[in-house]
Amino acid sequence: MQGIVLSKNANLFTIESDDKIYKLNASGKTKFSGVYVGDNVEFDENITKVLTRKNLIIRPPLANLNKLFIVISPKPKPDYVLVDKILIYCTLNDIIPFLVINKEDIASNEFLEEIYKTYKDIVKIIKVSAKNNNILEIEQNISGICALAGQSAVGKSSIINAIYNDELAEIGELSKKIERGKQTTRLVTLYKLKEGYLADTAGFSMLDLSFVSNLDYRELSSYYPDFLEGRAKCKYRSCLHEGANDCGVLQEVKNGEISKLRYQNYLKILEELKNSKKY
Ligand SMILES: Nc1nc2c(ncn2[C@@H]2O[C@H](COP(=O)(O)OP(=O)(O)OP(=O)(O)O)[C@@H](O)[C@H]2O)c(=O)[nH]1
Ligand SMILES: [Mg+2]
Ligand SMILES: [Zn+2]
Repeated sequence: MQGIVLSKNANLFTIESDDKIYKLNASGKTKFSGVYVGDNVEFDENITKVLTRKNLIIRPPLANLNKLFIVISPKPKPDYVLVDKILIYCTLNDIIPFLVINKEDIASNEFLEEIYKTYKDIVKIIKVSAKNNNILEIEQNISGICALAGQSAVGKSSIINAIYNDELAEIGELSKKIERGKQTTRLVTLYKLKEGYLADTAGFSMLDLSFVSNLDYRELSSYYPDFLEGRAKCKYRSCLHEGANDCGVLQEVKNGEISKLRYQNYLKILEELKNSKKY
């Protein structure tokens, strides 16, 4: 049989296949340390094969992530450096990003305008309010394996709770209680929704951004689609866009084609990469 790993706790696996759930107590016959939540596997009473992965994220441990909802809110104020890092992370790992503005109920027009101005051409933006149970646009975009990321207190858990109340109700109270009851350990569980899976990454406040240490700083600007035209106008191909007069990116920042915020944060990430252990 072929299925998808929904959860893993030591040797205990939950696998979904054809809408049925199989609990597997994997014995020592095969090696299971290399099997992750999100993996497509072949199994009988044991897991016999892990199919090729699209990607693998280490913290939280999750395979085959398709979409990532980057959550921000008016309060706490967005950390746009973090947003930009996660966007780069998505590009590196072949993940479709969404920028989710939560707490729409307390968002000012000014706040919303700044975000749309800065990000509308870079990533799809979704406005929601977990408090008002208005999370439909997230649900509509769930396909394949999805997860939420973002700073503490932006409302990730609130969004997950709102989605579960809405969608998981059909699956039944019992399984909900068993699976979500007292999840104090740092485990990842996938919940099957109508059109895909949502990862509940209890115990992890956000995705690990360890890419920072293995991305070459000289490559950084190539992960900025909004810098593309400016880069073509730089005098030197090796330009890092740090402020030289003959830099096309800087010119576009000055004439308003590139967002100042994005550029300033690019410089911060560039500095971080230069100072990372590799160099
Ligand atoms: N006004 C308003 N408050 C919200 C909304 N969603 C969440 N909150 C509040 O924001 C606070 C943080 O929400 P959480 O869901 O715990 O945030 P989190 O992102 O899971 O935080 P961590 O688990 O620390 O990463 C709580 O007090 C929520 O009640 C919303 O849509 N509107
Ligand atoms: Mg939380
Ligand atoms: Zn340049």
